Amino acid sequence: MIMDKEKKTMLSCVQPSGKLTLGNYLGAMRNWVGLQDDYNCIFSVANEHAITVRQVPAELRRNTLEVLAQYIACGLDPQKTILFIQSHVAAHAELAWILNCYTMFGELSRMTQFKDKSARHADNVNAGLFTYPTLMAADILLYQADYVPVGIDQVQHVELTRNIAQRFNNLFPNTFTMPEAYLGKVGAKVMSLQDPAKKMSKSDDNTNSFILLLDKPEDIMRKFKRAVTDSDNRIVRAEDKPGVSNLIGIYALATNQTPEQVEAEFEGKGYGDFKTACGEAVVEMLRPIREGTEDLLKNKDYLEQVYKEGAQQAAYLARKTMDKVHRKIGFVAK
Ligand code: ATP
Ligand code: LTN
Repeated sequence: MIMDKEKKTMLSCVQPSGKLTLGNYLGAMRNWVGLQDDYNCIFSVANEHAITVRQVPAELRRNTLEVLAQYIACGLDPQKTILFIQSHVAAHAELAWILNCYTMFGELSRMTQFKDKSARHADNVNAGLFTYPTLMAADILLYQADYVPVGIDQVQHVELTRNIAQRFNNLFPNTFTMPEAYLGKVGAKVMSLQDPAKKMSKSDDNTNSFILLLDKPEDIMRKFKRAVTDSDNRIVRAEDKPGVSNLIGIYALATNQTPEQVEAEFEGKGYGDFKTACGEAVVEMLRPIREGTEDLLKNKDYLEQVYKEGAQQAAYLARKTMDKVHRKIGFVAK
């Protein structure tokens, strides 16, 4: 892919910290596919971020390739878009170090994700977990990204990235492009099927709470049948019906309808019919992604070609920013 000067740049990443969920797809990847023609797009698999919590090495390796394969199976096209693995471009860790020196302890302490994850992994509150947002800032600023398409939970990190960029640019003018979070119009928050007050999360202990992109059809059907609803049996969105509202949102996205159309379709019908219809629609939406991913994972040579070419292109762009940063801060040129 050649960067088109007329187009703005989009960058985002997913951590290979587990198996991707329907939430990741509807909140992130599905929205990215439609951006590829209008923006210079760069999408990476953030394996350096993933090790801020303990990973089993063989699983991390497998999950990293699986995320890359899922990017492609979801419709990200390596001919149009740069796809790569974060650790293959050393500049991410290099810039993160420099940005650490321009980021305040107090700023990092305020990050909600740090507070959540340090509570959940109280036995391993490591320095990487704390400085995670400066690595994310490096991911974004290295490519002079204009937009960062993410779910609502990541907006705070993008705001911090802006503060770091601003501070840096005040000291060293015209170093970084000021990035902005880009929220998809739909699917920004898919909720857990078991506790609709929580977001659907791949790290949830209850496997019935999430749908994985690679789940078998019978598992998807079972999880929808068990999804938490309420006792009044009406298929309408309401604040006191978070479970049903979440299912209506998912079904609407899976069948390309508005939530109003879904409510009309199921007027007078019961939860049993609705849950079956949700399961079937999601099975059909995910079928090509699951089958495509399985095929790609059998073709490791192709995946290797994609991530090697992606890393080469990314490294070229990253190097330009690193040279500029080194010059600005007073590092002697090599
Ligand atoms: P975890 O589930 O372990 O907390 P995560 O899925 O939130 O991790 P990532 O895999 O890095 O973390 O997220 C990738 C992208 O998917 C991010 O842009 C995030 O905002 C989005 N995302 C994750 N979960 C959801 C969800 N339930 N609804 C909408 N978007 C989501
Ligand atoms: N922090 C994000 C993943 C991530 C990211 C990024 C997103 C790492 N680097 C750069 C956007 C841009 C997460 O946990 N979902």
